[in-house]
Amino acid sequence: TLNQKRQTWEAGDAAKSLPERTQESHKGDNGKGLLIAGAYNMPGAPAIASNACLRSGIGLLTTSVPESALTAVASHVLEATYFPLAETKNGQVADLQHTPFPWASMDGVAAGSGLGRTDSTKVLTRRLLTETQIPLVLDADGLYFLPELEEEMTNRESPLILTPHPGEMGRLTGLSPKEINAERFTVSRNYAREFGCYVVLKGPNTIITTPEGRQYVSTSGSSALAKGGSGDALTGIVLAMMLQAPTVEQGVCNAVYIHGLAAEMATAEGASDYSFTASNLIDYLPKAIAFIQ
Ligand code: NPW
Ligand code: AMP
Ligand code: MG
Repeated sequence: TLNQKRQTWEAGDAAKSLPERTQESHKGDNGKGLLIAGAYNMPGAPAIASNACLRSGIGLLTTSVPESALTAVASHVLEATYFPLAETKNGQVADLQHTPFPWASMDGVAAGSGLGRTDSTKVLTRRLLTETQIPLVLDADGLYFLPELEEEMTNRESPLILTPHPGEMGRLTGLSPKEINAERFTVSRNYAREFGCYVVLKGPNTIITTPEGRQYVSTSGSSALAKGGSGDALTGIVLAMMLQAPTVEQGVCNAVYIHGLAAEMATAEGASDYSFTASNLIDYLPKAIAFIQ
């Protein structure tokens, strides 16, 4: 424990807030999640996020990807169902203003991984902020338009969880990644309080900040994670864990902890910082979760 408002989040904390799965539970009890991610040139991001989510205990996952990416994603993710996004002839996602996303029947939604920074992403981000009343995780391109949607963020009442890396946090705040890294606690606390959101500022010793300004530092993780795909895996784990923990706060902290632990375990058993991939991380989620159970 660093001080009252700043604590570490370790295996024991994760164990206490990981919900017990009962013999009587059915898939609907374990969370229904919607993941909106991917583009024709980024089928990997939604596949990684989906598999990470499914390995983290979600009951039902619907993955929404542009139709040109669907076959590639679905061939790697068998357990999800799909909500395809129509595309225009030039391969861009068509206008999403009236797309009947199935979020009314969901317990939580995550969006942004590999989605691209098109007008459709901006429309979608606005709709997610204003129309959904379930916990919302925004990552990667789902963070990109937030500087233009600050009013929508402020007015939102349901939980909002942002998972920026220092580059993305820099865009959110107008600071450079260097300035962010010099003041990680202060920058994330100010932002979380100003917009009433959870901020997961990623990097070595990821910091989780609540809307009230409580801060947790995850003690797990490794430099093997410094690779494309790592953040996309985290998004999927956050979606799954936040739907199962007693509180969003605990779910998000658990997700960050388990993500780092799975990476540590994969490298300890031979993947090495060089060869480790996000797919290895997903393969080690069963061991990481079993360790804290
Ligand atoms: P630089 O140039 O590295 O020094 P972007 P992205 C900076 C998808 N992916 N500390 C960075 O600086 C994602 O989901 C898909 C400091 C640069 O300026 C997104 O949708 C994959 N600075 C999309 O790609 C696998 C840091 O921020 C900027 C930093 C783009 O996401 C890969 C880069 O940020 C990827 O996940 C740090 N720790 N980290 C797939 N297989 O489909 C970054 N920066 O432009 O948002 O690029 O994070 O790669
Ligand atoms: P992204 O940049 O969105 O792919 O996210 C990268 C993920 O890997 C985040 O969860 C980071 O916390 C983690 N990560 C990246 N580099 C390191 C590092 N050197 N040590 C620990 N974790 C890292
Ligand atoms: Mg990322």
